[in-house]
Amino acid sequence: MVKPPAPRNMAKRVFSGVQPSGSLTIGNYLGALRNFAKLQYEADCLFCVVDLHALTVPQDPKELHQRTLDVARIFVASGIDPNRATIFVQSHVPAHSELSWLLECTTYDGELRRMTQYKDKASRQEVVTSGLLTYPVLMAADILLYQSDEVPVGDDQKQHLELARDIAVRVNNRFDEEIFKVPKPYIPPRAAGGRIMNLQDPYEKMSKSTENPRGNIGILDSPDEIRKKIRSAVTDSGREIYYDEENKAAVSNLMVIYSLCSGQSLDEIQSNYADSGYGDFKKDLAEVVVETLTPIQKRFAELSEPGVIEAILAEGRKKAEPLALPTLNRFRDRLGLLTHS
Ligand code: ATP
Ligand code: LTN
Repeated sequence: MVKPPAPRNMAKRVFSGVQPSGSLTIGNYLGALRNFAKLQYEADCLFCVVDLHALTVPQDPKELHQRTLDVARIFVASGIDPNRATIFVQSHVPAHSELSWLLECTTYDGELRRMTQYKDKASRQEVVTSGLLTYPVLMAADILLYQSDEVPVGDDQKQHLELARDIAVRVNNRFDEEIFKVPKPYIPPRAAGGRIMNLQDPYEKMSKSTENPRGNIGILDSPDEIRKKIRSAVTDSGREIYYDEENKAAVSNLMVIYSLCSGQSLDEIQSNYADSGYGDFKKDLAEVVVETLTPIQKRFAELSEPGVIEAILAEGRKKAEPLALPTLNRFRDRLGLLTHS
């Protein structure tokens, strides 16, 4: 007899993850974290510090430990309420690794080798671990384990999400049953923060593990660092300020940051700076960024008291694990693995 689907809460389920692989940037904030905070009011949300993903490239153990706590603190500091959303650490729920293995056995080697993030990261590593290749399967496990409806991410994760959807559909077809919900991406357009670029190279995505950190604005950067980085941001030829991703890549990126931090539209910004040069624009941009990040930094500092974030993560694990196990166990059962007590 076909078992009924695992019981599900009727509320929309949202899942997303952030790696503790470096200092979080304003790209992470505008592309992802800001939306996490919004979504917690309309969905049942799980936000995860994906420490196992960070291990796919070399990490210093002490730094990884500290960054894992810091990413969780930044979640809370950027407005995620631990009483509303579940905040937890990936490796605290071993079901993620177990499901990842089971899904690896239904994923093709060729699917993983054509992932652009894999090709890009592999070309920059001296040794390429198999974890770097199977990384998107672990991500699919994170998402599918919770029967997630929506996944808020930046646009660099689009291909990984498509793979998660393909894996879900394949498994469901194989067993002729909805084992996994097929998740939808929630990706802002570029003009709304889906892809914030490096301030020193507007063709490179702003990223924690960049070789060009001068072009990153860190969420925890001091006001003076922010002002300095924005002052020295590269600009395009011509002195006009208008939005044109192709011909004005650097200025367009700065305008998106300005718009999202100030709440002004791109058109308003263009008309406000019609008669000014890059100097005035950059000066004001630095101030709106400082104003956006200062309250987050204050809350971050308040969360540094020992034990506070650890308690939030312990609570998060307690809420997440029981949500994950029914899906894992059902899939184990369908695969023919013996049940254990
Ligand atoms: P790494 O450089 O270590 O791969 P990353 O900075 O790309 O890290 P992740 O932890 O992989 O950050 O991403 C966390 C979230 O932030 C994801 O949803 C990702 O899509 C989003 N994100 C990362 N960088 C940007 C960016 N420059 N613009 C918009 N969103 C981004
Ligand atoms: N690969 C993602 C991080 C990540 C993730 C997830 C995002 C791991 N698991 C599940 C959304 C859902 C990245 O941003 N590099």
